[in-house]
Amino acid sequence: LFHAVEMAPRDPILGLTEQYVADTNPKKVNLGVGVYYDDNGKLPLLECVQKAEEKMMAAHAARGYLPIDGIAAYDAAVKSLVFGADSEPVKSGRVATVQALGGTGGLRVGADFLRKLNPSAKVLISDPSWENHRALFTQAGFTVETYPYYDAAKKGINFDGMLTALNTAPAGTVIVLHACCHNPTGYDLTAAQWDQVVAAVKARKLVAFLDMAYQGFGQGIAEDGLAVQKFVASGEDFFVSTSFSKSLSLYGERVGALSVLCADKDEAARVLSQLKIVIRTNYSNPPTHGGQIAATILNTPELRALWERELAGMRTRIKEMRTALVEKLKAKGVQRDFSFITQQVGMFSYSGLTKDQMVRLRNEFGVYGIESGRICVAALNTKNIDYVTESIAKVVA
Ligand code: PLP
Ligand code: TYF
Repeated sequence: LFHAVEMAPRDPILGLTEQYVADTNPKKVNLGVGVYYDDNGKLPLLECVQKAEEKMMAAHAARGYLPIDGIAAYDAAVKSLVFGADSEPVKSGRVATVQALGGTGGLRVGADFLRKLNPSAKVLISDPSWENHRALFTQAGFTVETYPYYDAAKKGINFDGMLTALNTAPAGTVIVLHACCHNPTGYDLTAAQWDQVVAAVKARKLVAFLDMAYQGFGQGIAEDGLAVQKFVASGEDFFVSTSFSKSLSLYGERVGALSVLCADKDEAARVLSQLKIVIRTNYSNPPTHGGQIAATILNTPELRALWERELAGMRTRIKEMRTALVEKLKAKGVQRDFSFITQQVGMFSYSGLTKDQMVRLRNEFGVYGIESGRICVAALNTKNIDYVTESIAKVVA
């Protein structure tokens, strides 16, 4: 039955972690995968999560099936987080939100629904984007193409190219946008550029799908919702996927969501019923634990405040590492100006290092980044940054 089955390629990012784990170099540093580590190089278990779990354990709750769309209090909390608790879309009940298996699950539920709705639509993702965007929308049956995004020479965004692509896309084309903290480049659109993107999406009758995997890692929870607010103001319907993998450091619990903004409450009820079919035929209903942690934190004022402080701590530490990276490279005599790294936001930096330099970093120094030059700044810390900058200084010399 399986003799003709070919070996599938490894996920380029997760495959790199396997290589890192096997490396015997005691100084090795993994700047590959997008995971936030604390200053001791440890994956944090947030205090707000511990407190929520203590509350949950004390309650000794039974583990029945959840509703297909997840925990109601979770879905309500996600809506408030994404759109604002007192926002018109939430108050009028025109958002359909479902709990999903991480941000990836939210994207996939949305993709499957969109494909049924408009089977001939194309999907445009940014060039470059998180690799799984292409794979996921392709698996859902779409033809996936790209819109220009990164301008290597300018160390920024090719905004004219992006806008031209939107302005020439056929009506119904699905545009996948990183709501904040663009993965992999670290370059986000300005408020004025978002206005132009929103106007193009509206004028061309495109379908926006915002991927919000890093809310709170850019400027703040509310600030990082800017793109969502602008799309709401445009009056268009759109999709938003949410992930708590990074913001609650709950990677393995698979806590995410999909929200679809509809024209009115009645439409939202019909859309929700279709999302539930996608879910039911895939995994029936989501798991209880992670969603309950998130719901407890988001709906308990003290835990919510604690989470906001802890998230701000992660955000601030990443910014400090960006500054330290630039300063230490300079102090080690590197001539090239790396100050653009402090203009980037979120967990990643497109460092501008070449593939050859990234391969040398890995093979000679045990410093693992993606061959595109992407490094995870959130994996730098006060203990490994000297070694990392020394290594970079050697490969750029
Ligand atoms: N979208 C982007 C842009 C990401 O970087 C990630 C990272 O993992 C995801 C979605 C998926 O998030 P999750 O791990 O919650 O599925
Ligand atoms: O880009 C990253 O590193 C994160 C983690 O298939 C990730 O988004 C990477 C690859 C993948 C799933 C998650």
